[in-house]
Amino acid sequence: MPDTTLQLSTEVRDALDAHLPVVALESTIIAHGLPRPRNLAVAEELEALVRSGGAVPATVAVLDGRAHVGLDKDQLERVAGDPSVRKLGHRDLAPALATGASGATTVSATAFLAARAGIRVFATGGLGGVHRDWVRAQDESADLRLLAETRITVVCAGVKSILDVPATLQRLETLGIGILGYGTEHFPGFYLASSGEPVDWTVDTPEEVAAVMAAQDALGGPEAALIVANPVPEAEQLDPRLHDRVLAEALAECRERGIAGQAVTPFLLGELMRRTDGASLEANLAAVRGNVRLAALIAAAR
Ligand code: PSU
Ligand code: MN
Repeated sequence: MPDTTLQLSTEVRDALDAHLPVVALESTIIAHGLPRPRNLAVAEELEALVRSGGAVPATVAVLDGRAHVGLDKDQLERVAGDPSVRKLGHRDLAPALATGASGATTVSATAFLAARAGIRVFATGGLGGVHRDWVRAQDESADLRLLAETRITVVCAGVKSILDVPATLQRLETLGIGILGYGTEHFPGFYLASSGEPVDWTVDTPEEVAAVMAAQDALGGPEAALIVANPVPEAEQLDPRLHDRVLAEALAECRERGIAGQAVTPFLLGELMRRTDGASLEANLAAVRGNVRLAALIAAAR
């Protein structure tokens, strides 16, 4: 029988037992969203940011068929450095555990495992969503459906701008996933501070987010997630004109090469990095850092 028990690191288990703040971090951004070897430095930096915000980091990944919540140094190194580490969405967890595979977890798999471990706050860069070519390809990230059924608060810089943002917002509404703009009346644009789309609710403090989470729990009903949409600071965003130009080029390249399925998102993120000489990477990192800091404050405010 595959071992489906969660492997909590001692630090994460102790923190959860003591009701101390814990922040879950995904590993796909490390293994497949950022270039080596910088990805390892970023993974370590993000954990340090959680700690300096007064919370315990719980990076999630599957290693040799076991689901880990909280990684030690060697395990984090493996996720960052081993090219055979797969990309695992929620639906891949059972086959990965049953076959002894190793993989980095996307938002859907991370949210699922973190919630099972009893973690309520999760930080990432940008969520997956509805892709631009949806009518033909029907590519919609499994992140959305999973978040419709998982009571977790996800701090993100919106959804990746490679996506169809208005369509993704529409799906989030249909799925009953609440969105709070953090200090903004606009939905963030991942590399950009604003996508131009409005949000219905704006909060300005971690305590306000915690109050919304408490209200969600008190109300009961479908156990959907809460999205805290936290924009990258304008000073650190990608130049919007550069963004629009290289994104159009990258999308065309993706179509021409017939890239599909799980490869689409890493391909587009990589193309943007290449075509902006790394500027998209800096904006991506600035967004993730801000999200991780805020997630620690939210976890501590509960
Ligand atoms: N945010 C980033 N970089 C990433 C991702 C998010 O800044 O690489 C990952 C997340 O793991 C997200 C995944 O769940 O991209 C979505 O992939 P797909 O579109 O194949 O569902
Ligand atoms: Mn997809």
